[in-house]
Amino acid sequence: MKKKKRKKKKKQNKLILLNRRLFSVKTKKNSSPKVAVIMGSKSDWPTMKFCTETLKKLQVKFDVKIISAHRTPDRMYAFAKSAEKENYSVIIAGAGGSAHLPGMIASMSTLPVIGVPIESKKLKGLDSLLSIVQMPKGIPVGTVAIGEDGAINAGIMAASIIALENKKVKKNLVLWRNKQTNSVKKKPN
Ligand code: RP5
Repeated sequence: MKKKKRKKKKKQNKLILLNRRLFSVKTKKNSSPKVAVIMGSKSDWPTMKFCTETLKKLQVKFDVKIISAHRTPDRMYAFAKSAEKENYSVIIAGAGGSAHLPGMIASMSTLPVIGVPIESKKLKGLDSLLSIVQMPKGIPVGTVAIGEDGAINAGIMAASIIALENKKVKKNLVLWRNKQTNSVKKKPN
């Protein structure tokens, strides 16, 4: 009986160790959480710059990168695999024509991924939106509106996620929203 118990305990300890190894991700020391703003092409920048401007206003740290799912697949893989170690808390991915970028990133990282559908020339971004929003179950991508509105909202949403554990960002977010509320006039004229 005692032997059985000891065996059980040993098995449990082994499982605990395995879980610790699986779920502990080493991050860079002394660095505060930041957002990765990635996009498929330089041509996405006129839209995605609204996202970085929003992050700046809310004083959220971020890095910007061009990562294309179809032109730089190795870069995409390396980025997704190391994103957590690089201390990113949220990934914002803007994509137009090759709009599987956010889904591909989400398939390789458990970090929250927000997809921004870029307005494509031919279909006005409807193709990007459907590609990003219609992820099959199991790998979610939080999807925002097409274009500038989506880019801004992606920044605000990323800040909200960071604010869960960061008081400074929380305060900035509350102030920013209050300012927005106060700017709405009671009458149109
Ligand atoms: C995607 O294809 C980008 O996200 C961009 O929206 C679209 C077109 O890219 P370019 O041909 O303008 O570089 O990779």
